[in-house]
Amino acid sequence: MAIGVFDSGLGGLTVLDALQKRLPDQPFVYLGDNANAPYGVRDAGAIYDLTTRGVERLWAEGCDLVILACNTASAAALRRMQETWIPRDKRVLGVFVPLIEALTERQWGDNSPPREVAINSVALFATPATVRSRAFQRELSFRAVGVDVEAQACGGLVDAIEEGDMILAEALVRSHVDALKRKMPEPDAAILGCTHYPLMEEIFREALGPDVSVYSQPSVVSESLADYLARHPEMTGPGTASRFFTTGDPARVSGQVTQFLRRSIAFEPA
Ligand code: DGN
Repeated sequence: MAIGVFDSGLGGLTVLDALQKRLPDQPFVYLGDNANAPYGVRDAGAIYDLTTRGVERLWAEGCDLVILACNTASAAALRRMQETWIPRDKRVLGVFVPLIEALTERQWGDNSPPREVAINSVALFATPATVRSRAFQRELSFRAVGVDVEAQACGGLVDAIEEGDMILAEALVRSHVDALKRKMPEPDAAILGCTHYPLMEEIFREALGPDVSVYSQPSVVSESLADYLARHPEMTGPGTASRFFTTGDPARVSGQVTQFLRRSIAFEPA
């Protein structure tokens, strides 16, 4: 049985790449809602409607388990979906909780060894909609963790990355890191809370400096999913090859992906 992976556009492919490396025999079905991207500038109601429509499309492909590989959709829609909408035989998982588990239990995260000292201050970099939702802080407070969070809305960064304008993207990362440091000069850790940002991870690391542990979602989410599947083997099983769907123009999206991921993927119309 394939596992569904949903994103508003291309960002979720950074997570899918890591999932495919971590679970090489597992088929996935990816759906990018490129026709409606970016979600980061939309209101929560619109994001909820688009996300539920995308998840239904993946259920129709036979994916009983769907990963929302988009922080903006996870922040605006996931809790409401889980509380009121998802049937008993289906699962939808987001990308926030694995990050928080990684941060608080210190078992995954970047490649550095577990920290001796607890993490007390965290810089969160995300889209304006994710930052506005305060979902990250809310999830963190459910775990009763006394961590100081300073969030930086990285306006313009998703668009620059999707357009392949890496000079602009690098300048934006540096200016958003500077802005964050003015509010929180020495964070213990930084979270890249948008699935597009792993493509700029090296620049984030350089701008933040060597003392800041950087948590990026592809590695965290793939470890978390492998762990989940070991506990829920009924959610998976053998299947056919992975497939890629887009609500946008498949030829255009396939071309964008080659530039974005340096890997070629043939998208089909959703
Ligand atoms: N990649 C999405 C995320 O993780 O929030 C953001 C893309 C967008 O729609 N702005």
